[in-house]
Amino acid sequence: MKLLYSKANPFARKVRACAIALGLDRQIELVEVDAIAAPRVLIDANPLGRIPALITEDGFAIFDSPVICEYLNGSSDVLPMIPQSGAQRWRCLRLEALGDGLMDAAVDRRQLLMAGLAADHPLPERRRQAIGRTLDQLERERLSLHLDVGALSIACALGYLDLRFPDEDWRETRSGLSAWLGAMSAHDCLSLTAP
Ligand SMILES: N[C@@H](CCC(=O)N[C@@H](CS)C(=O)NCC(=O)O)C(=O)O
Repeated sequence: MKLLYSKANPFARKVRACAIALGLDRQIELVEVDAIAAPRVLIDANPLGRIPALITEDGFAIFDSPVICEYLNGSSDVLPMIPQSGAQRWRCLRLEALGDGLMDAAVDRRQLLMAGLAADHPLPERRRQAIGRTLDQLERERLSLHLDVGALSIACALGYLDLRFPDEDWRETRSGLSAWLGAMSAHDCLSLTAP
């Protein structure tokens, strides 16, 4: 399999971490691409021009990150990263959606600021508020230390905030979430993929 990715991309990190946790990383060749340059290999795999995209052994291209993680989860005999049914499954997928949404908002905010919008312009400000509310919610939730795709998504989103917004200290008012990230970061799948 081939994974089209970039090192700083938090969605791709989630997929790489999931592959490591599932013991599949040795079966995946990492192919670094610059999504902004829209190289042929990426456009052929994903007409949306977004990374991550996974090309399977039989040449089938899969995206976005939740679909890739679902595919990997079904390709491994190791402990599942996505519970099969019941409340645990929905808790996990809900957390994944929160983490993915956090990444979406942070990536979008960064792009708006890089495009020249002022920080107090309503668009980046709206993303900033969404990020703040989501972090507050995660602080209230007292996340468990169980490793699944929901936890990976949240951890990768927080890692992306640290990477791209180092001056905005989300930890100050969220000591529980900060301690959770510290504990989760000890997992190989997260330490080996840290940006
Ligand atoms: N929902 C997608 C999001 C992927 C995504 O937003 N990728 C961005 C980078 S973080 C991208 O490739 N952007 C390139 C572009 O839009 O041109 C997923 O979960 O994989």
